[in-house]
Amino acid sequence: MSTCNELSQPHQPHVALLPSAGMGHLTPFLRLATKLIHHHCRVTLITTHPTVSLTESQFISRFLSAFPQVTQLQFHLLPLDPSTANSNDPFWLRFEAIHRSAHLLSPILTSLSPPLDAFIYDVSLISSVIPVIESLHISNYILFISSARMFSLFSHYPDFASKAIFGDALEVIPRLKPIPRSSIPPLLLIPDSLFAKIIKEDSPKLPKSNGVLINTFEGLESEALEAFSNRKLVIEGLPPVFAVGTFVPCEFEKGEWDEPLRWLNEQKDGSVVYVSFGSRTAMSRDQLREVGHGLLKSGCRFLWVVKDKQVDKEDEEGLDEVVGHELIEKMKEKGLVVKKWVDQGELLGHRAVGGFVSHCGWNSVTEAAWHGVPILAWPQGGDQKINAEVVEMSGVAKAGFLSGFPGIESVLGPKLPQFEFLNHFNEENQKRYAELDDKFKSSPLLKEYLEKTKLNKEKFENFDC
Ligand code: UPG
Repeated sequence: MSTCNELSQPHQPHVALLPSAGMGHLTPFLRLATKLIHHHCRVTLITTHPTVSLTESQFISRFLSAFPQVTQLQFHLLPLDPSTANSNDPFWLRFEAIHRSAHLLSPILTSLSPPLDAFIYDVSLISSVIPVIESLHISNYILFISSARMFSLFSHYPDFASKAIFGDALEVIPRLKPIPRSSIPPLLLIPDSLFAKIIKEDSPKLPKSNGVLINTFEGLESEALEAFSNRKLVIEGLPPVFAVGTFVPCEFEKGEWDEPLRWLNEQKDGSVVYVSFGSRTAMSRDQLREVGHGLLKSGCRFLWVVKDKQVDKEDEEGLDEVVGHELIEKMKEKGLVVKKWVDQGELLGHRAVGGFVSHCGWNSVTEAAWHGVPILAWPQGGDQKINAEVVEMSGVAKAGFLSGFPGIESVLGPKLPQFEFLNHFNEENQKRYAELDDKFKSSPLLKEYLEKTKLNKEKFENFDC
């Protein structure tokens, strides 16, 4: 097996990466970039400015300071009049702005020296990037930032669309445990939603890419990966699918966010439930208060990261205002509540964290799996219910806890020389999961939490972000 290192004699592969908006998209890109650098690739990072959230720009700065050898190229977008856009979600607006400016990528990519060997871009940008890249004859890879199960749905769209929207979605994806209609991202059930339109347009273009990279691994998604590797799930022309996860939290991500770590240092091993709903799930005040009361009822110690605005730039109110002074005071006896960015990668690895109440954003799921922390899945919207199914099927969830990972199969599909080194990611994982075996075997803490917590389900029934 050859590695990038070996290939760098005489040729060092030059790879450019184009992430999309939001930490859920940026984080896996920067972790992949770190892997590429460690495998001696030359990396160019293409970014848009200003970023939607402050955290994105802090992350990019940290990454570039840690790796001064990386070339950063700013992709100047055409101004987007929000009244002509198909969404008012700031992250979707950015996707759309990138779409509409994609033709400007061509001079950026051709100006790179040495010339590019590969271009890796976010799955949300397929339709806009493919025409540009085709004319430049550069190998292009899609980074799919969610689960392989979600990819199975993505890759079977639009065949799937009419059945899902108008009928029963249960059996539309062959050879996979049926995806219930209720798990399908709600916007995909609305034919003219922006999400449905993008996927309908993008999915048929998959064959035009050279490969799809997914941040997953055999132990977590054996069913979907087996179906892809046996080519049972493969639609005609689908490029090779590479299971390249897990992308682990990197050194450059560590910041000055240390208050929760100091608090965790004072707690007993495995005694704390960590509660977080990712980087962009804004809960209403009623919902936040319900969560707070639920945490108190659970009797567990907890570390809760509160978020009531989708974009951190707008996040100005304090905890007392959004959760309520009285509740916050009561909670101090049992836990720590914060309303700021935390270093989740580090927290999940802390010895005191025994369970994770998560919305099942895919990065959170893979981080918890990496650290051996069982998840109590509480999906909110988008791909999260499908990811929660993965969590439950794999055992990283409330229904049962991981009892070890089977052998990890890495590259699925024909080998592509410049990406063969990706095999190594999975070798690293295999070692890691063998070490974690014991930790996965039980989690009394989450069982206890689940039994004692009586969240008001009715209030949450229609909760969708
Ligand atoms: N994170 C922190 N500190 C915080 C909050 C988040 O480090 O205070 C990190 C977290 O560790 C993770 C990332 O931010 O790496 C968040 O990503 P994820 O867990 O995937 O959640 P979202 O931010 O909600 O991600 C969006 C979508 C989700 C989707 C994901 C990847 O909401 O549904 O799976 O993008 O496509």
